[in-house]
Parts: sequence; C-alpha cells; structure tokens
Amino acid sequence: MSTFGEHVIQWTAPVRQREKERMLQDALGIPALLACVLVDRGFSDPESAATFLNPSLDDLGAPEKLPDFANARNEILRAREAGDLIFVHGDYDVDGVTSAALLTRFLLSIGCKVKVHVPHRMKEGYGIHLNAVSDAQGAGAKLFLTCDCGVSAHVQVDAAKAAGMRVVITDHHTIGESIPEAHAVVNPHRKDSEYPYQELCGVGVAFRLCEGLATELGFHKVNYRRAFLDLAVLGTVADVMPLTGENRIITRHGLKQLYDTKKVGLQALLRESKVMEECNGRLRAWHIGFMLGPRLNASGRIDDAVRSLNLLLTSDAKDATRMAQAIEEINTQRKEDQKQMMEEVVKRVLEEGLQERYAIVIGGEGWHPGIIGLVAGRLVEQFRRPSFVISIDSKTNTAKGSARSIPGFHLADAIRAHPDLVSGGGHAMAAGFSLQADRVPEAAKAFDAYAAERLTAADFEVMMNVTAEVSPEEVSFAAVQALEQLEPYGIENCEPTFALNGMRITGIQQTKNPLHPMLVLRATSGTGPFIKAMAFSMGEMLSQYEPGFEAQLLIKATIEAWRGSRKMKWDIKHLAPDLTTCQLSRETESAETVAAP
Ligand SMILES: [Mn+2]
Repeated sequence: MSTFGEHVIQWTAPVRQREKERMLQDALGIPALLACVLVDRGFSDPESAATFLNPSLDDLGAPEKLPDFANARNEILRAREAGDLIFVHGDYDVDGVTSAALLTRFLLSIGCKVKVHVPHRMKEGYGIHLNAVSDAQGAGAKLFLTCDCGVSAHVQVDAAKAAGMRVVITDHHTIGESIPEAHAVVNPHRKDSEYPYQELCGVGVAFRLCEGLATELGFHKVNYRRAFLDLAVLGTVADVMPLTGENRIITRHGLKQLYDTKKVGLQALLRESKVMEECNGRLRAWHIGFMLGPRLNASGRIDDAVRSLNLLLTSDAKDATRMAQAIEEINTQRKEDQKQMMEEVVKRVLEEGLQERYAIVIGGEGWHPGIIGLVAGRLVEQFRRPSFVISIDSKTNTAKGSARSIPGFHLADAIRAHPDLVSGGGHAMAAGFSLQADRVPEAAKAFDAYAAERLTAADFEVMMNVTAEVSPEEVSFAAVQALEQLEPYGIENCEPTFALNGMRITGIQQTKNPLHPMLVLRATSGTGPFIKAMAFSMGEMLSQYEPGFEAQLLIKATIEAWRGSRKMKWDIKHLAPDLTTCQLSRETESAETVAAP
C-alpha cells in the first residue's frame, strides 16, 4: 500500500497457479505471460481457453432461440407482404442509433417500407414519447417496431395498439415487474428466454433478429454478417457491454468489418475523426470507446441524434463527408461545454468542501442536461465518490440530474429509496433522475446521509487490479505480442496489469509535458534489454529521485506499431520506489536543509 496522488492505492497480486499455467502453455503453445492471464480469468482447460482466444461467428446462438422470435418475424413479414409502413423507433445514444440504422437498412433491403425515428433528448427524453406514437400513426404506420428501448413502455405500447398498430419490441434493458402487452417482446433478459447469451446490447438484439430473418429469406449468413457487423460493433462497445461471450465474438469480428466498411457514412466518420490515421491499420475497441462513440453520441447530447442516424444511413459520399464534418464540430463544442462545466463544478466542489462528503451532490442553473452525466463521471474519477450533477431550471422549479458511482453504492437503489424526493432510475453505476429545483439542497443531504450509512474509508481507496506478479524475463516482445489474442478489451475482459519486481530505473527522460516523463528500465540482474516506459502523471513524484533506484512496478505492456516497425511499450500504472536504493535529488535535499532550523 502506498499513497499516490490524492487517493490511497492498494494492490495485491493473486498467487500464480504454475501447474495450470504450464498445462495451458503446453497444450496451446503459448507464452507463460498469456497463460497466467488465462488462468486468472478462470480458464483451466485448453479447449475453453482456445475458444476464448479465437472467438468464432459460428458460435453465435440460433436467432430462433430469441424469445418471441417467431412472433416478431411474422409481424415483420406480414407488413412486408402487405406493403405496410413500419415505424422504427430507436434511441439517442450510439446503441439506439446504430440499432435503428441496422433495422432500417435491413428492412429496406428486403423490400419493406420504413420510417425511422430517434428521440430528441431535450424534447422527448429517453425512450418512447407519446408524440412519437402519434407521429407513427399520422404517417400511416401499421407496425411499430422498437430497438434499444420499449421494454418498460406499457403506456406507449397500449397507445400504439389503440391507434391500430401492431407493436414489436426489441430491447436489452432489464425487465420490470411485467413486460408490455406487445405482439412480440424480443429481449434476451426475459425469464423465459432460451437464447444462450443475455448480455447483448440493443443493436446486438437487432443484429441477431435480422440474421434469423435473412437466413429464412434465403440470404447467405456470411454476406448478411459482413453487411451489418460494422453497426453491431459500434453499439456493443459504446454501450459499455461486458465483452464476453457473443459480445466478444461480435466485437472481434466487427472491428475488422468496421475497418473495411462499405458504408460511406462510416468511412467519412473514420476519416474525419482521424481514427483511420491513428489506428495504424488495426481498429481496437478503444477507438470506439474513446473516439467514435463520443462523436456519435455528441449530436444526441447537445443537438439532435438524427444527425448520427442520417450519417449511418446515407449512401451519398459527399453528403457523408459534410455530415461527418458537422459531427466533428458538434463534438468539439461538446468537449468545450464539458470542459467549462467541469471547471466550474470542480471549483465549487473544492470551495464548498464537497470532496470530504460521502456523496457529491451539486446543482447549477442551466447546466446542459446532455453533459451532466459526463461531468458526473469525471467527478467520480477525480474525487472517488458517488457524484450527482443536477441541471436546474428555477423558472419552472424543475431539475434534471445524472449520477455516476463507485463500487459499493448502488445508484438505482439510492434513487428508489427516496421516492418523495426524486424520481428516476438506471443501473448501479449510472442513473438519471428528476426533482423539484428548490429541493436540491434536501437531496444533497439525503444522498450524503444515505452514502454515509453504506460507504467506509476503504470504499474511497482506488483498488488496482493486478493480473499476476511476473518476472522481467516473462515480459518479452513475443510474450506481449501473444497477449493481443486477449483483445478486444472492455468490461469483464480488462487489459491485464502486471506487478513486476527487480527492475531498476536507469533513466528519467523528459517529454514535451513534464508531468509525463519517459523512464528507461532494466532488470536489476543487469541482463535483458533496456525498456522504455511512459510514466503518466508521475513527473512531479519522480522529480524527487535520481535515476539508479529499484522499484516495484505495475505495468501494462503493448506492442506499438509505428512506421512499419513494431516495438514493445510499457505504461507504468504505479511505481513504488525501494527507498533503500533511492537517492533523493539535490533540490529536495537543499529544500530540506533550508527548512531545517
Ligand atoms: Mn442500449
């Protein structure tokens, strides 16, 4: 345990299970480094480990196993036969937009008539607004087909039926007391689901449903998947799904398909976002999570998600470029708004001492409701507390909040526990809610007290997950290259972190930013190569030491491709100097001398 930055960081490495590792190593012909990660992830037989390392599209479940598959198929094919208009209703985030685009493109390709809609965050809010139901009716739709939403829309489903429409829901959100009385409810979370995997996202459900239809209509599976995996991977990664099972299969193959996409809108997005330049020939889940996802989300946050939808639907290359450029601008604006709000919020948190509380609850007049969730997430990163950020409109005495949490504090439970004060819901780690503007101070007290009953000092410490303690020789170029088979990384399949003893820091080199020096390392044995490693945010701490000391390290190791050559690169996640071998720098010595009486 050591102090680092603002929080105490704790880490321990699990004991290596050498025998199991050796068995996987021998059976699969893999390095010890990869074997120890696999053992840590619970793989003890070579067969399941091999399936994990080489996920195959053939292992996706049969679409007919999706609950209500037959009903959904019948409704869609009946509308197609009759030439009836199908109203596709998505959502304003990446999952909602990609699933709406996938359904629309597929249904058009099989000869259906389609009108598509994604809700406006400010005007309609999350999910299905009753106005959308009347729009569908007004347009003459006979089938109301949802994606990424609808599983708790009882009122809206009844309204659509009363308006003479058939209703098919496809969704992946968890199910409440009962499901709406639609003509089909396709959701792998249903208790009666026989589908082998539950964690599909909205576009994942749409992708599998349409695959079932495609095969029935005589299309080749391979061609169908090639046409739609690019959309499926975007929603799956951006919706922060566990990248296990079918999501891992979709993501591994989808990333390749996205790189080679034939959709001019996605080509323009990859180009204008500079992801094509940045990815060096290989898209990773990271590019979706941190570059493409935020861009496709930005329009829904501060403008209209229909922009992202149109980009995914267009077949005109010139339009696509123009649309992707507009999305770049909106995303730049989003970043600017977020930065400003974050500065204001952090200033107030520190002034009001909220970082000492068990939960941070902070409200501001006119804060952009599309951005408060992002700011809440940043507060959790910075202050390691459940954070509620609230946009206040005093004129109407209304307020909308967004919250993010840490393990040990369940947001949806916290909101449900205060029904007189707030209404809303969500998940353990993310939630949305609304309340009366003049009751924000009351909510601050209530959530702080609720958190005080549930959290202890230990919950505010950052736990570093260490995959294994390894020796310097185990982290070779070939071994690190073999780790790439673990990708794509994401929830429930994190990039491994290794604890390493016996390394000497032989050099500390400045980079453009003094906060982030580059270290030169070598095993204390004096054998093996010199290795360069980035020490992000450790500049200040390291300025106290002279090179030549030993340290215990936590690292992530990757192979970096640059202009045709591939090099091993380490990122230092944490560094604990061995104080017996450390020389403090002169500056610190003289400062101490001056301070001494
Ligand atoms: Mn979703």
